[in-house]
Amino acid sequence: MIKLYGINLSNYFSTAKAAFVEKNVPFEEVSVMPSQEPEVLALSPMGKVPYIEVDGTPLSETNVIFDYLEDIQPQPALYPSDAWAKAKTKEIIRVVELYLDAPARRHLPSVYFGAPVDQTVYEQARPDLDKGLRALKQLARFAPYIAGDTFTFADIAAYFQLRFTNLHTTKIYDWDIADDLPGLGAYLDLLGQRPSIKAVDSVMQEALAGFLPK
Ligand SMILES: N[C@@H](CCC(=O)N[C@@H](CS)C(=O)NCC(=O)O)C(=O)O
Repeated sequence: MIKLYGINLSNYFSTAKAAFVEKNVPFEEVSVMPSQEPEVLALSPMGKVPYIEVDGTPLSETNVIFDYLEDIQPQPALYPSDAWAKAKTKEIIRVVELYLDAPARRHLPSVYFGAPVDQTVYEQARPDLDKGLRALKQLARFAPYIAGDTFTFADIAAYFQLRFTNLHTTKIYDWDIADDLPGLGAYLDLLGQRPSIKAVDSVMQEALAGFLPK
């Protein structure tokens, strides 16, 4: 059986887990923290989670795991079959990860560990987040799903990464990104009712509740 490594606190681990659930691919969860220790680096070259192990061979990076799942279990399809629509779906995933999650993540020491807000990060991350949100506004369809009328991997990535982003923007900038992206709030509410996402999210929220500084 495929092993899925990571921690329930992680939005990317939760993303991968929800993808396994949606695909009905059996998996075994292995709890491991991201780390630069040699044992973790041997399986995940950047030391990040999630990563998977298939027949003793590791694979990291969430959207690569999406692609692998789609190849081994084509149904239910979580990418459009049309090549252009599929590429547009992946474009949304990239924007969410690189231009929203990544700048928001720079505040992780403050949001997760109660470190003082770094003024340089405070000033640098906000314009980056503004640009990322502007890009998402241009791409997101919310019709009702992010890439159109069909649920895709982009919805799983968007749900977990945008909620993570919003946790950070709310705490650091007192800024709910849904206020600046019409349709985002209702879209996240809709996805939050989907059984796979609801189940995985509730485990993540429970882990977060015991962890985040009050
Ligand atoms: N690009 C990676 C991002 C994964 C990621 O950032 N995971 C976080 C946990 S949510 C992590 O492992 N952080 C530790 C680190 O960056 O060293 C992916 O798509 O899987």
